[in-house]
Amino acid sequence: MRRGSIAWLLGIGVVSGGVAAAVALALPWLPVDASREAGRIDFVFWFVVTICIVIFAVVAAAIIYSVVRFRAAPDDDSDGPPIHGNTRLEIAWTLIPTILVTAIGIVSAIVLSRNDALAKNALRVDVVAQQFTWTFKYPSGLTSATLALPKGRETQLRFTSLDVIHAFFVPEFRENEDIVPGLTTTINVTPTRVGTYPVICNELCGLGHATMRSTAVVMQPAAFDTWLKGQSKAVASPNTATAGAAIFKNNGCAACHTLTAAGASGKVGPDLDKLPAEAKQAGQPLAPFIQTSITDPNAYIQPGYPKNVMPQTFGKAFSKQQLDALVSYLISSSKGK
Ligand code: HEC
Ligand SMILES: [Cu+2]
Repeated sequence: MRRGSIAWLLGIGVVSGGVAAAVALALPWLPVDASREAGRIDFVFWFVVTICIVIFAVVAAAIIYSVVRFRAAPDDDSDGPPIHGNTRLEIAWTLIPTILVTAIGIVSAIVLSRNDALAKNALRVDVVAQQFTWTFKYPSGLTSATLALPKGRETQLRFTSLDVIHAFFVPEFRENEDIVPGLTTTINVTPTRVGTYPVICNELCGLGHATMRSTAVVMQPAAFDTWLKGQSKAVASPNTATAGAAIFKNNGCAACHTLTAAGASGKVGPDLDKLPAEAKQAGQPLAPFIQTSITDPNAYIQPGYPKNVMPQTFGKAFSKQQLDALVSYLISSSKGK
């Protein structure tokens, strides 16, 4: 090949690689990364993107150069010369992709095994998924509807499902894990950035799938300890109003229901400020109506609302005392509205 041609090929390659790199760097493809594991996964992502940009530049250079340099004259209807392959070229285009794919495999394996290695002082949180809500259980026995995590401490999330296949996904942690009935799956998260991030169910799991969301709240370790203590105290409070409010808040009710007293504005289920009117409409006394609605949601379906969206497991999950506290909290919160 003439020296001029090589210069042209190089020039086109550098320009098209530059354009591709500018697009890759300028667009905000990824949300912020909020965990150590996310940083490693992003490394694999950028490693692969870099390889892709180089391949793009080589291919673009070859195509653009050939289209311009070997363009046939408008009246040239002759066949091209017969060629018989090029052994050196074929070896190159077999060997180079093999090396690149192997490199990606090795880098991914290293990142996965690092992300799977569990620190000794890891916090363990059991995550229970069910249609259509999340429950997070802490070693102290506390359950919460939001995933509070201390910054800087490795946390192992252990997933179980009460019904169908769900998937846990926090984009800022970059990790996605299937939650399969009968199996316990895990991921490790070491939060690095204080903030509030969405927890998303990433596997179509039924009618209320789109509502199956929660939040992960990363706190400073001291704030996390305070939160843990405060939550545990509230749930066990002998004051039913405090306990009821905490149970309402910790079990995902607010994601689906409106209740002014709890600052909740969910729209998936009926407005719980209007419970007295709704009980009357159902022709039942208020307290048993609320209790049955929680323990056996399908016993009475509020007109205009879907069946099987409210979780069916609260009857089993709550102790009698917790249920009483929740019911009396809902009665007093909706009184006179
Ligand atoms: C995934 C969404 C979802 C969650 C979480 C949820 N609910 Fe519901 N809830 C509904 C839907 C939808 C209905 C209406 C269908 C029905 O009557 O079962 C409903 C009905 C109710 C009713 C009956 C209201 C009426 O007017 O008929 C009560 C009371 C209630 N929920 C309380 C709760 C409490 C307390 C919690 C938390 C422990 C909770 N819900 C969690 C979706 C949800
Ligand atoms: Cu789900």
